[in-house]
Formats: sequence, C-alpha cells, structure tokens
Amino acid sequence: MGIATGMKMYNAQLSPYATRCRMAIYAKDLDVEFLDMPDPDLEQEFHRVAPMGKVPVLIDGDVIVPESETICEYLEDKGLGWLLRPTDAASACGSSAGSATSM
Ligand SMILES: N[C@@H](CCC(=O)N[C@@H](CS)C(=O)NCC(=O)O)C(=O)O
Repeated sequence: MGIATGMKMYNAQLSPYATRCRMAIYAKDLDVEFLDMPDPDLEQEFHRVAPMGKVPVLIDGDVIVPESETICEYLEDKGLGWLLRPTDAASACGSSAGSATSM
C-alpha cells in the first residue's frame, strides 16, 4: 500500500514505455491502479482517452496524460513520494532523454 493518488494508468506488462512509468510509480511508492490492456471491457473507454490506442496513458481525475516521458514528468511535478529528477538543470537534463556534457 503506497501513497494514495486516485490515479489509474492504462498499462501493458510487456510495454517498455509502460514499464518506464511503472518503475517511476514503484520508486515513488505511489498507489496507482493499473488497467492492463488489452481488455475488451476497457477498450471503449481506452480509445476515448487514447485515440491513438497506445499505452501508457495516465488518468488523474479529469487530466489525461499520454506519453511515457510526459507521465514521468507529470508524476515528478505532482511532488508525490521520492523526487527522482535532480534539481540542478545540467543533471536534470542528463537524467532525461537528452544529456548535457561539460566543456
Ligand atoms: N511514445 C510513446 C510510445 C507508446 C507505444 O508505442 N506503446 C506501444 C506499446 S510498447 C503501444 O501501445 N502500441 C499499440 C499500437 O501502436 O497500436 C510513449 O513513450 O509512451
């Protein structure tokens, strides 16, 4: 039982993109409900929130967050649990898709 968030995430266990988000969720010890796709019962609602049909998608109340990197940044910006992104700009850049180098 982690930190209550009320969030849910359309997930697929074998998706590396969804795995990236689950790793952040676990590291932050957040309680997020995973909706494992494909699931015929969830398909209609999934396509309403994710017209491209791609997982992961995070749902936080009325907020729909697609794209794994955006989800990780959203979770970080919510400030729940451990912060995973360094606070100085150069280190933060290096921890995301890009990387900063020194002269
Ligand atoms: N850029 C997206 C990629 C997501 C993605 O391609 N997810 C795959 C699973 S690994 C998917 O849902 N594919 C289903 C499809 O394209 O119909 C992200 O980072 O979240």
